[in-house]
Amino acid sequence: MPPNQRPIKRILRWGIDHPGIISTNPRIDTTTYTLTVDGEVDRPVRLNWSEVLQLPHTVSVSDFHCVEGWSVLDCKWEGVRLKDLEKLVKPKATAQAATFECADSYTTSLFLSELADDDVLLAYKLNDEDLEEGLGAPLRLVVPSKYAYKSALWVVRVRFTRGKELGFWERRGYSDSADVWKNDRFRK
Ligand SMILES: Nc1nc2c(c(=O)[nH]1)N[C@H]1C(S)=C(S)[C@@H](COP(=O)(O)O)O[C@H]1N2
Ligand SMILES: [Mo]
Repeated sequence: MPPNQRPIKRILRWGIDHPGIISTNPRIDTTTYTLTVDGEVDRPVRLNWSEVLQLPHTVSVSDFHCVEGWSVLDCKWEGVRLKDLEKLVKPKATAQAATFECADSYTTSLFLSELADDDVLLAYKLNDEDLEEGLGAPLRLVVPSKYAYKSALWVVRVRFTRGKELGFWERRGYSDSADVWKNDRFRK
């Protein structure tokens, strides 16, 4: 267990088990949903929901750590590895990071080196069930080695960038590295 974390049984659902901060949960209809992947890439794409489901997908079991101190071990996520998404859009040599934009206007950014791990997914299932709205349906980011504010819910756009951008919580004083093993909670 990373420092100062305690295990609980289930991931708390945003807006249900813990309060939403920006807005009430957005309800995303998969019949009109589009995922835009663009920015510093050779082949920008806009994918509808059935096209998202046709991407190569992976199951990955990982632990989930919220900066407020709760952790959930052995979450079985299913979705698209960021690595596989990059094969589709081909980031330019100048791309260094990606900003994840969400339906509630939340954002967070990660270096491509941080997104390269096999357990980093844009996930649509948890423990064999479709994601619930409070867990980011239909598509959320999962970055197990970072505090959960890097794991964006309700992702609608992945924008590759030259430099790192500060996201919603990172602008408000939380650590931009957010490394759970280094206890990187607040910006220094
Ligand atoms: N779009 C969006 N993603 C978000 C947030 C948010 O407000 N909006 N909150 C973050 C924070 S602070 C946490 S702890 C996790 C919570 O994820 P969960 O609802 O799966 O527990 O979502 C992160 N991703
Ligand atoms: Mo959080």
